[in-house]
Amino acid sequence: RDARMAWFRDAKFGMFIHWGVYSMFEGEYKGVDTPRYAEWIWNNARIPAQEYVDLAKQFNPVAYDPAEWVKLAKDAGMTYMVLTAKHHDGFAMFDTATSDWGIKDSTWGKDAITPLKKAADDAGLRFGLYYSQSLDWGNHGDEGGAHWDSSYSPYPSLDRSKWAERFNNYMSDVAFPQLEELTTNYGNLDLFWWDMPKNISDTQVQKMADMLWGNQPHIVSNRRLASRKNALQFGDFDTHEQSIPPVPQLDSYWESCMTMNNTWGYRRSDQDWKSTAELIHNLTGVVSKGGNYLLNIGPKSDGSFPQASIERLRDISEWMKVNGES
Ligand code: FUL
Repeated sequence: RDARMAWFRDAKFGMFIHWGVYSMFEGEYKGVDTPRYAEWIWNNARIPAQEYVDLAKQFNPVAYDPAEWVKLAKDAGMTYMVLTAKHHDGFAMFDTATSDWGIKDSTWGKDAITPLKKAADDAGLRFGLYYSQSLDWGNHGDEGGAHWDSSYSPYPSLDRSKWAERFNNYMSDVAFPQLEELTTNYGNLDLFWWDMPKNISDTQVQKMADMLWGNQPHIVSNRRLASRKNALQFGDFDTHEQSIPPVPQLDSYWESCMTMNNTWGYRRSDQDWKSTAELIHNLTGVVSKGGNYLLNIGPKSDGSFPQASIERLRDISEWMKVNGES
């Protein structure tokens, strides 16, 4: 395990990317700003499924430039990238045979992971994927605690008594096959970032772990495959979300993931950006305590980074020229 973790131990700084069809809403629904995280908008704003799906059809990332994303990351001293392959809305940013609810069949017609993985490989950056294995609003997975009803639910014929059966079907028809696709179609992956293990059974956890490490023996993963309710636990490193531990943790593997403003997915109105000084303070704080700093970018739906994010990455790269390791 220590050999497998060697790169992660020294990774220090990475780029998290939350990008999906939720980015199209820019945090607003019907002209009104929605509360909490922008990537949760379908759930938070109770958007009728048909409206969400119809808007998704217009997803057209004409400004998506993977080489530019990678250059911004690399110049800023980042050594790895983690892209949302599928967030809680269930929309696959990759070519999947399991469901039409994805970038290939419903919108752009291309796979978003392939070109970014290639750009990362070309630049020598490690590459990982975020995957919401349990919460999946578009494919009849877990609803995530929302009290859906037929007026806004993506599951119009919701019948609570059938919930367990439907969740198990989602697991076998979508989640397992998608995990197989993700771990076999993109060559060598360095990291897997599970998220939200709600209602997943130990058998399902075991099967996902077997598939992940069976297909990618060297992959490193966070500890969010199973929930605290599961007897089985897997994963290599802890995630501190939006926080930095107060004291060093030098004998464990961990990461702090944080936003640059107050949302992971793009929100037009959120101009509450951390200063470059604060970002560098966070980076050096995390690294000196033995962790890695995974800093988020929420690209716009066209694939461009917010200008404020670009400016901060460029300022960090100036600081790196003087203070970074060569
Ligand atoms: C959380 C998610 O619910 C957020 O939307 C975001 O992806 C964050 C990194 O993890 O669990």
